[in-house]
Order: sequence, then C-alpha cells, then structure tokens
Amino acid sequence: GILGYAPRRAPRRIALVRIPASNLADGQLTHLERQVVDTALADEQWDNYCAALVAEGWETIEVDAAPELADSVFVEDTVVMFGDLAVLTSPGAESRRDEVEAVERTVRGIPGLTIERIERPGTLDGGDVLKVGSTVYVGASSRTNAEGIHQLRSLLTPHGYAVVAVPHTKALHLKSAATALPDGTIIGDPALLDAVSLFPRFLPVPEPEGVAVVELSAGSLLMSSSAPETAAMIAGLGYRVVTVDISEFEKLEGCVTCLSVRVR
Ligand code: CIR
Repeated sequence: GILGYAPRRAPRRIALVRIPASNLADGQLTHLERQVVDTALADEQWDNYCAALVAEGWETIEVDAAPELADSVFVEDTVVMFGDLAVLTSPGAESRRDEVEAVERTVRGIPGLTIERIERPGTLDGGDVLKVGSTVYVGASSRTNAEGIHQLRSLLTPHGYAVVAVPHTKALHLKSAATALPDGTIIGDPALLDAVSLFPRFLPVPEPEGVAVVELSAGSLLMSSSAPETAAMIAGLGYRVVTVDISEFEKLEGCVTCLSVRVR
C-alpha cells in the first residue's frame, strides 16, 4: 500500500487429506455389515470432497498415499489439532497403526506447529476427539483406551483444555454419533450415544448420517448428502450448508469429518 501497509491477506487455512487406498474396500468394519464398495465412485467422491474444501478457501495438503493401508483415507483418526499443537495418535486398530508415520512427516513440514504423540499401550483415534471451545470430549470406545485418554489429558491440561471422557459403545467413534455446531451446540443421534446428558447443550438430529458437520468457514458447514432432513434443519438455524455425497465412505463407517484434518 502507499503508506507501507502490508496488504491484508486471509490467513492460510490448511486441510490434510489422503487419497483412498487401492484396497479401500477392505477397510475395518465394527458396527456395519460389509457392503460392496465402488472404488471408482469412492475416488470421485473423494475428489469432490477435496474440491468442496478448496472452494471454501482451504489449501489441501496430501499426505503421501498408502495404497496398501485400507483405512488411510480416514486421516482424521491419525492426528488431532489443538490450535498450533498437533497430537499424533496411536490408532486402536492394528491395521491402522502404520498410517501415522507419513502423517507425522507431513505435519513436520508445516511451520509453526508443536508436535506431541499418544504412545502405546495408549490407543486413541482422532474420530473419538470432539473439541468444543476449551472442552475436549473423548469417546472411550473400542479404539480409544483409558491410557490413551490419560495421555491426552496430560498433554492438554497445561494448555488450558478440560478433557471430558465419555463412555462410547454404540457407534465406532464419538464423532460417528455427535459433532458440534460453530456455536457449541452438540448435535447427534441419541440412539448412538451412551450418555447424552454429559453434553450441556444437545440437539438431536433426524438421520444418523446427519450427526457430522465440518465448519468450512464462518457460518458455512459441510455435511453428507445422505442426511437431507438434517441439512434442512441446520440450514433453518441460519447456516449455509454445503453437501457432498460420500456414500462409499459411509459404507466403511466414515463420515465428512474423518476425510480431512483441518490444521488451522
Ligand atoms: C475404521 O474402522 O477405522 C474405518 N473403516 C472408518 C474410520 C472412520 N473414521 C472416523 O469416523 N473418524
């Protein structure tokens, strides 16, 4: 500018993504029956998912492909961000442990982050970690054990976060059953939650695929096109809702949150 002001630029927003593995159809299943996965369609849906992020100003960084790690597309489970603190996880499924190494390399390449990790015998999947302001709800699920929760609590307490552990037995991850609107209201499917009363402000949604929202930008949310009634309900609350078809990932117990990690 003429008086030497630096031009104002929107801060860079980075989202990590990871291209689907060739053996995607062999991904872990816990609560669903195995269905035929159309891998060509999955690739197309993944492209559209990434495009939806880019259209809202996100820069996507691809973690190196892991063609033989079936669940590697679900990158959310491998690292959780708390401001500039990145916590690498210790995935609870044996088949998913090797996913973390390449994610760590990618995260180390992003300047300004502090990196910590959950260590075995602790296990923790990022899908079990629901951040609402300075409260961090963690599902004690088949993937996340007491030691993993204990380690996360030790890492986060000095940073001013309260870690609230939540028994979780009816769905794969806590975020398969509940996520949060930008105003902090937790939305979810009561039938998939062990203890809804733990949440201070809870709104039930009409469809199980409607529990997951990703905040794209102020007032804009990304949701699955499998939950039209929920999308309409949330649009009615004053949010702009962008939907993407992720049917092939839903067959593998994935949702909109798990296909990316919003770094900042
Ligand atoms: C798994 O069972 O680990 C994958 N098939 C699905 C992971 C979905 N991740 C998530 O909801 N955060």
